[in-house]
Parts: sequence; structure tokens; C-alpha cells
Amino acid sequence: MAIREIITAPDGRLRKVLSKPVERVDDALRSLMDDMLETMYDAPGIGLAAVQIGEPLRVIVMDLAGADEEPAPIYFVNPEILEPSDEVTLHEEGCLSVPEFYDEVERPTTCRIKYLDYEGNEQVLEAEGLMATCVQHEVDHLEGVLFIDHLSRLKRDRVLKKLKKEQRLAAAE
Ligand code: GNR
Ligand code: NI
Repeated sequence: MAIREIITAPDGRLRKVLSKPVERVDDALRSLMDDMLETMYDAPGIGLAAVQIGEPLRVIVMDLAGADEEPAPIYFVNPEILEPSDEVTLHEEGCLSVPEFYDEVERPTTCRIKYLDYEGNEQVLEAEGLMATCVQHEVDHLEGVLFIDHLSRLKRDRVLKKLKKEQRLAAAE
């Protein structure tokens, strides 16, 4: 297992690339999912899409267990959001690819997720609360969408400008 570098906005690799469906859940893919989980725990975060470590494949890992609970990793291969509720909820979000910025995003309150698990078996999960928020945030990544895209243009431009400046300063060191 290895900790990989997380790409941050406004890097074009998070945006222009549409993540491709996985054709086969094999050991190479499981090895990528292991790296993603290790990278996510190290960050730390509660979810990670493969494109965030530069692998444009439709793969997500997630662990919503609290700090004092046993780890509970979930692996989603080729996830599809089904039956998003008409009801929406505001939830504060953050993103490892948009460091140190948090804001509320409105999304469907509940949904189902159809996906292949770590073994390649088809699963359907009912999601609500943080799980529903997080899985929709992650599936957005697979389409090149960041949570800041759900905010006003003013807020989005402001955070992107700040990140660009920070990266320029870091590169000049
Ligand atoms: O760690 C994360 N926390 C989080 C909080 C609220 C809604 C979504 C998330 S996902 C984020 C990790 C991340 O950037 N995943 O893509
Ligand atoms: Ni994110």
C-alpha cells in the first residue's frame, strides 16, 4: 500500500477528465483501492475519488466511522446514483482537493447507490445523512465537478484565486 499525492484545484486533471468505467475488478484495481484508502486515512478525509490521485477511473472509497469506532471502509466501483429524493438538505462540505475551505451545499437528502464492491459483486445501498452527501460529492468528482461548483460564481472564483496564489507561492519556495 502507498500514500499517493492528492491533486488540488485548480489543477485541470480534476476538471477536464471524465473518469472511465472499470471493466474488471481485479487485483490491480484492488491495489489502487488500497492506496486510495490509505491516502484518504492519512489526509485525513471521509471519502476519496480515484481522479483525486490522478487515476481517472470510476472508483470511490469512503469511511464514515467516527474516530473512536472501528474502521468501516466502503469501496464503490462504477457507482450510480439512483432515485435521488426531491427533498434536499443543506450540509457543510469540504474537499481534500479544495484545502481549508468549507461551505454548505444543497443536495438530495436521500438516494440509492448501485455499485460493484471490493470483490466485484453488485450492491445497492440506501444512503441518507452524511452518506448521501458524501457519495454525491464523490460521484461529482467522477464527472469533473467540485463542490464549489454548487456555490455562487463569486465564492468559487474567490477560493480558486486563493488556491492559485498559494500554489504560486509554494512553487517559488
Ligand atoms: O473528507 C471529506 N469530508 C467531506 C465532508 C462533507 C462532505 C463531503 C466530504 S468528502 C471530503 C473528502 C473529499 O474531498 N472527497 O472527495
Ligand atoms: Ni472531494
